[in-house]
Amino acid sequence: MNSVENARVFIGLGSNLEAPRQQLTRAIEQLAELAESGHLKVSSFYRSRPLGPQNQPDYINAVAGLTTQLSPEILLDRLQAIEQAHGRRRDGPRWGARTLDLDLLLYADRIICSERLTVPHPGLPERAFVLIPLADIAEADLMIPGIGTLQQLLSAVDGDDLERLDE
Ligand code: A4P
Ligand code: MG
Repeated sequence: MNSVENARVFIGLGSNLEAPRQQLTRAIEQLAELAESGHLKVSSFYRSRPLGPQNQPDYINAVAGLTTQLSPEILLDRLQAIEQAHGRRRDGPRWGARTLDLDLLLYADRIICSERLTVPHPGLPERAFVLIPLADIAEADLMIPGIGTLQQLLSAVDGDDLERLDE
C-alpha cells in the first residue's frame, strides 16, 4: 500500500550549481505535481555560505510545504527522480556542490529511521538555511517530532549568514 491519507510534508531545496535560482523555480513546478491541488506553499529564496567544503559557490535554499497522498518512500523516489532530471551527480565529496538537493524534512508527525530515510531530516535542527525558510510557511508552534517546536529551534540558530532574496 503506497498511498496514505493526505500527509503534510516539508521539503528542503538547495542548489549551488548551474543557475541555482532557476533550478529551484523548476523544482517547485515539479513538486506541485506531487501535491494535492492547491496545497503547495513555498518560502522565500535565501542565499547562504556553504556548510561543508568551502571551495564551492554559495547556496540558494528554500522550503516547500505540501499535502500529498504519497508514502514517504514513494515520495523519496519522486524527489530523487526530480534531482536526477536536474543533472544531479552523486560522485563528488560529501556536502559538495550540487545542481539540486531535495531533502524530506518532515513527514506529518512521523519519525522514520530506515535504511533509506531519516525523518525529521538530521540537519534540520541546527540549519538556519532550513529553519528560517520553514518559518516562512509553517506556524511557530509546528512540532518537530522528537525534538521540539520550530520556535524553540529558531531561537537557537544564528541567521546572520542568511540573505533573503527578492522575489
Ligand atoms: N536520506 C535519508 N534521509 C533522507 C531525507 N530525510 N531526505 C538518504 C532525503 N534523503 C534522505 O542523499 C543521500 C541519501 O540520504 C539518499 O540516498 C537517501 O536515501 P543524497 O541527496 O544523495 O546526498 P547528500 O544530500 O549529499 O547527503 P546529505 O548528507 O543528506 O547532505 P545534506 O544534509 O542534504 O547536505 N550548505 C548550504 N548553505 N545549503 C545547503 O543546502 N546542503 C548540503 C547537503 C551541504 N551544505 C549546504 C547545503
Ligand atoms: Mg540531501
